[in-house]
Amino acid sequence: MKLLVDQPPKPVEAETPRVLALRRLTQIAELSRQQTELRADLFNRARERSKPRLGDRRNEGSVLIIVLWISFGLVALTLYFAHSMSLELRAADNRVAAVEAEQAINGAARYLSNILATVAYPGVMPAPMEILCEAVPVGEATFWLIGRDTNDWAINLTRPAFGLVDEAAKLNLNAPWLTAEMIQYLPGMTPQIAAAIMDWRDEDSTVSTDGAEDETYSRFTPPYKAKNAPFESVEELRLVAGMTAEILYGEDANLNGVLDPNENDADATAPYDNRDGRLDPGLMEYFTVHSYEPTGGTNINSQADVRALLETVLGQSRAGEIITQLRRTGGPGGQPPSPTNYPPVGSVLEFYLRGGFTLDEFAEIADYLAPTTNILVNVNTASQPVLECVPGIGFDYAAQLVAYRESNPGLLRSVAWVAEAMGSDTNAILAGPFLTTRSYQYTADIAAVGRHQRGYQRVQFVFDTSEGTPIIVRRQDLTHLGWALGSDTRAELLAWKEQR
Ligand SMILES: [Ca+2]
Ligand SMILES: [Ca+2]
Ligand SMILES: [Ca+2]
Ligand SMILES: [Ca+2]
Repeated sequence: MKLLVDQPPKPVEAETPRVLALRRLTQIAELSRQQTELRADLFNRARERSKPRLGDRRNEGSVLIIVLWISFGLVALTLYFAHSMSLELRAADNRVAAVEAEQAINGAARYLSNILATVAYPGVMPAPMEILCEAVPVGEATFWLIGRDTNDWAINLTRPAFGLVDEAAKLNLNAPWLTAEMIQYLPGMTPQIAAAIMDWRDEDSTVSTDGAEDETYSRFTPPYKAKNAPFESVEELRLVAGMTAEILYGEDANLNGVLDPNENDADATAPYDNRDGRLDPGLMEYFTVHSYEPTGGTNINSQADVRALLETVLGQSRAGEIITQLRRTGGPGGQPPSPTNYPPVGSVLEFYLRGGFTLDEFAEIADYLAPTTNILVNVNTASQPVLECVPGIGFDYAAQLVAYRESNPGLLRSVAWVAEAMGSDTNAILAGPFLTTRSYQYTADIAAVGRHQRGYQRVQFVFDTSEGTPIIVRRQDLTHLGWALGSDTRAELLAWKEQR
């Protein structure tokens, strides 16, 4: 093997300036070519990029849809808030109207309190024409007094009778003279309920015929006891054995004395009714716990007091004649007169008949006579079913009395007219102890609307004037019973609203 070191190194070709120049030129040319290619490439890419492509279009469409959705969303939100604001505004307006109606009712109560405090004849019920009672404006509100036409239910089918309601027109559940026999023929009443009413209020626990005491109530769920004390409200009848809501409230679900559409459509809408085109109210309509006639005036069983009164009003000679007449006629028991007194009289009506007064004479003294008892029925305002309960009147004379008072409104100043209308002194004397022509307690059933006829409210007040100054003895909100002014009033309000 030969040693490599022995071989002489190959001589390196020396780089001449020419060779160098050539190499430089070649390098420059190469760089220039690369630059040109790069530029072309960039240009192509740019051109490619600027060309419209299918995918891009799609993207643009999506963006548009998103923008539209957002717009829709914003519009919907705006509408939603606008609507809720408008509802809010309306609700606020309704609340303002309801407050106005409430204030109108309070104003009406004060107005009535003032009227009742200043009546010309205490004990005489103010007639509807003597008080403001229909569509009375109070600022932007309006009020009505829902009354009763005690002469005929059927007349008021589409609007209430307006005015006060006389509590003495009804049978007082606490009247000492009230018996199960008297009330058992009231519409909807049964002998069992009538007897149970008596047992409920009497103090003892002895069950009367058909009646109910603790033993009956202890079987109820939940069990309770007979009250054995006076009724505090007519609604309390609901607790008496056998009483149902149907019997107590009848067809008049909203307690306005008007046959409303739902009260004449059988069972299509509550309550159930007989669809006979007449209002058949429940027992609520015929009972009260408020009637009370104050004692005061001349005692008709005191000969000396009566003589003094008669001499003042009718003169000495006529007074003497009347006293002689009273001493001659015996009382129900036929008692003879005592040296100082004529035989006792049972009632003002009997006093009229036995004294031989003329109607005119009696009208002059009637206001000065004291009642024989404090709880009576006002024969001028009682409805026919109530009059039918009064002994001596019954079914035979009740309609006759209603017809008489309708055609002779000027003759009703004293109970004397009852004897004239009945034409039977015997029956009139039987009825006398239960009758009066005075009233001291009134229900003011006040309904009102506020601005724009909205915000309907209804409150029932009972005023007691038996002590002179009217006192509110009961206040009950009846707004929940719904519209109680009848279809006519509603139509009138709507027409009036459209005119404005
Ligand atoms: Ca009892
Ligand atoms: Ca009704
Ligand atoms: Ca019905
Ligand atoms: Ca009916």
